[in-house]
Amino acid sequence: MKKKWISAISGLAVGVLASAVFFGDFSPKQPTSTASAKTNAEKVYVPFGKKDEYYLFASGGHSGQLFVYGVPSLRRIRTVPVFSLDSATGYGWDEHSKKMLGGYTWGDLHHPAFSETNGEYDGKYLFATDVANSRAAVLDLKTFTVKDIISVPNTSGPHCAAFVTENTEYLFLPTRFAVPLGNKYESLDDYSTKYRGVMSAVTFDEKAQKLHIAYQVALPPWSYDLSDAGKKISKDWAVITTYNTEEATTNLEINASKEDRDFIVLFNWKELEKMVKEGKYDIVDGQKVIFPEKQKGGIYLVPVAKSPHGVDVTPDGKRFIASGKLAPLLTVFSFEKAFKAIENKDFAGERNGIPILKYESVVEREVNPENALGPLHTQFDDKGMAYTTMFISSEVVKWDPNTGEVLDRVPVQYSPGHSVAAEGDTVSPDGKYLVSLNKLAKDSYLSVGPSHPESMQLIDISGKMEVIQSAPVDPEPHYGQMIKADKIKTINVYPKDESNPDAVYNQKDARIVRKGNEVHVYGIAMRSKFIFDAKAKRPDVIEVNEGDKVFVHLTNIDRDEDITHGFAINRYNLNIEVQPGQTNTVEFVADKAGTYPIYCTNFCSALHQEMTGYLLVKPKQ
Ligand code: CUK
Ligand code: CUA
Repeated sequence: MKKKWISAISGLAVGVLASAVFFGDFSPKQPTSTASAKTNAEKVYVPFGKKDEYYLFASGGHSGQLFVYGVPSLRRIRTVPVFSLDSATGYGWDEHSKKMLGGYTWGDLHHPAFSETNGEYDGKYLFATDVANSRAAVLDLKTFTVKDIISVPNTSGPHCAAFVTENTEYLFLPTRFAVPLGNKYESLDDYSTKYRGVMSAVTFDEKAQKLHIAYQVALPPWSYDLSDAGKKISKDWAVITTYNTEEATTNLEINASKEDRDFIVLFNWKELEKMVKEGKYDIVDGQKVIFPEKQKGGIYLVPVAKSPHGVDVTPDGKRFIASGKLAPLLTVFSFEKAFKAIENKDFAGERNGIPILKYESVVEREVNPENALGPLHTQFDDKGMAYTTMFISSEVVKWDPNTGEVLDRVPVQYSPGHSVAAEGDTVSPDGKYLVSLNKLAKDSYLSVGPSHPESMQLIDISGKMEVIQSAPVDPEPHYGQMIKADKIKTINVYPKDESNPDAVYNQKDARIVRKGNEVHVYGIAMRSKFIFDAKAKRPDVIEVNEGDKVFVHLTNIDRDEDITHGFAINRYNLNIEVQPGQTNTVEFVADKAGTYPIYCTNFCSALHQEMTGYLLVKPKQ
């Protein structure tokens, strides 16, 4: 295989190389003996009544959702809708989520990231970005629900995010696609001068539960692929990989791989923050935008083997490791060396006003594990050892970043993208578990036709690496983060909020209020009935006129864990849920006259089937 790779590099067109990357090469499955299968089964068995040790939040890719798994069982516990509609939870129909989604019906979620305190996951929030519609979201882990979504102007496809700084000061959103600022029309002939790749620094206001764009940086018109925030000695810094520094505008497969080197962007967010405080920015589309060609400092380029994919900071914060994708090698860079090179102005020219550090001044070593092809992403264990996924040779390679020595390797099925280690992006990963997120399952599970699900494989990394469990995941898991289960403190019931004007906690207060052609229902859902109007002859009926705008504010007054009610109206294409103690609102126009049954969609009691009512829409005369 190595031979094939080398001949591809030396003799053939880059297109062939790229095809090799995308089609992969499948190694045979590792045979499992009956004895080791039994031990492996014991390692992942979580008996009824016991809970998993870790939560794994896997990105749901272009489903726009997040998948929650337990580790080591690899049982899927929940799907949390983030960027796409989800009728199971009414996400996208109730007022809050509908407003947050802003009319978009789908998203492409790649890299979830936990909030951090002192470089450790604190279990409070989870951030994620949407490549498809350029958005960022924050989830509250008390309820596993989305609190805020922002649309990010001036950018297209924040694939490179989200990676948070040590104390969640920022999440950085560099983008995959370069576009003209202000979402203007510009000819692609003017790509190099009129287009930009923008990095957005986003903050989270915990009190208001809102995301904000603090500032943006107008980087050159390249594609920004992956990023990572620094740690400890590098905590004020972050790194981003780039490709298409060739600035090709068509047929990127070939044209974006012409040069031997692309760059890692190295930036100091404290310095950028200072520039913003000093007013060193322009306002574009309402955003504070720093232009590196005008405002010097804070941003540097490090040359790296062409088209790198992942870049990962070691848990001690001393190094950053780039994965080659098109060059079968890993490059270990030193932050300390970079800092020294910056201090000594050890530059080899500049691009778009950004100084280029000399490769030799920053590199520590190149690592090229034998026959390992297509390195993509690296995770770490409790001893600082690195685990790199090899997309083409379908394996995970363990190696020592201090020496470059390869320590162990295990085949996975097949073509891993990312892997995720237990507490893997913190300053102190746990070791023990690594989950390989494989792009192809091929024949791993019962066939479901020509298209198969993707696959996650749990690897025991406490000794010699061994795959101990597999589970389908559908669609593609781009990335995930794994957190100790006891760090997440969920609530059982939404607390009463007497200040919420839409909430009704007393059955006798359920009422229907008409204001012109607006009808507000302040209703209750409880086992096992709806009360929309306590004083009416039929409290479970909503009667309106055709054309009325109807608001149903529904409070679930059941205060027992897990008693969730749903609210759906036949043929009105809507469904919302109210979790225990929660108040939720759905708004619609009663534009169809007639009689429409209302029913509870979430099984809630032996009399769930009886939890119904009617919407009567009187026709216009
Ligand atoms: S990406 Cu690298 S394999 Cu979206 Cu993180 Cu998928
Ligand atoms: Cu309420 Cu089913």
